[in-house]
Amino acid sequence: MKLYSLDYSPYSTRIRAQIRHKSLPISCVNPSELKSARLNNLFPFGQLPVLSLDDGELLAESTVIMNYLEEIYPQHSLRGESALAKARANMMVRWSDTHLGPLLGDVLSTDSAALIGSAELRVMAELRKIDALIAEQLDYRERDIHIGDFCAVVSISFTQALFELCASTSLLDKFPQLMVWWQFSLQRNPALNESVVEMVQAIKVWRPIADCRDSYLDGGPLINLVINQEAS
Ligand SMILES: N[C@@H](CCC(=O)N[C@@H](CS)C(=O)NCC(=O)O)C(=O)O
Repeated sequence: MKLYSLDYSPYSTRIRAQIRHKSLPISCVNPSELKSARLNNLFPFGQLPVLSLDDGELLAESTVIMNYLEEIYPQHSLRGESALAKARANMMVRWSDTHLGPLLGDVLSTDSAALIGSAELRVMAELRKIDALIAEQLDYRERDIHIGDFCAVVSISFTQALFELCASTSLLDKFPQLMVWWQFSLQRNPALNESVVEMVQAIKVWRPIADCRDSYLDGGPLINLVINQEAS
């Protein structure tokens, strides 16, 4: 199997983290072009990530791919232990995709750092929701890490990277409880940590907006994450 993926993409990064977590024999390939007619013809929904199966069939949509991989490789499960744990995990996946995700799409379709900065209040409103959810589920230290942690940690890291680079703002600092869960999740899972570091380094090179910074904020959570990963 082969995963067509982009290093800077949160949707691709969550699957790369899952592949590492389960030590799966799946190679990751970065197509050089995006939004091209060739890609649109090749991949079902014209978006990445896409999983190419051994018989050539293509699967699109990151959560569909993650669920498929959970099904066929049950080791080191990310599904959640009980029915309630699964429901809680899926709530976090849905928050990443249907609450925060569309907003990030809007932010990325802007063409200036000022416009990204102007979306801060709307993004903060979404972060407040996941902060409240984490506050209700403070047992995360006692349970296994799950697909919801993977998706939300990656999406929040992507958002933080975007705002640090393009608006010189750190959003996570404004949510201390969320920050503790984010750091705890990364520290306890090397596969997630490695994949998030790979993503934030790629976002810096990608620089989605022309006038954005070329480095993360001094002393901020992302620069610390990259330094810690390099030191380990
Ligand atoms: N819902 C999709 C979203 C994937 C997505 O937005 N991929 C972006 C890269 S991060 C993409 O391929 N964009 C190109 C396009 O939309 O034409 C998923 O979960 O896989």
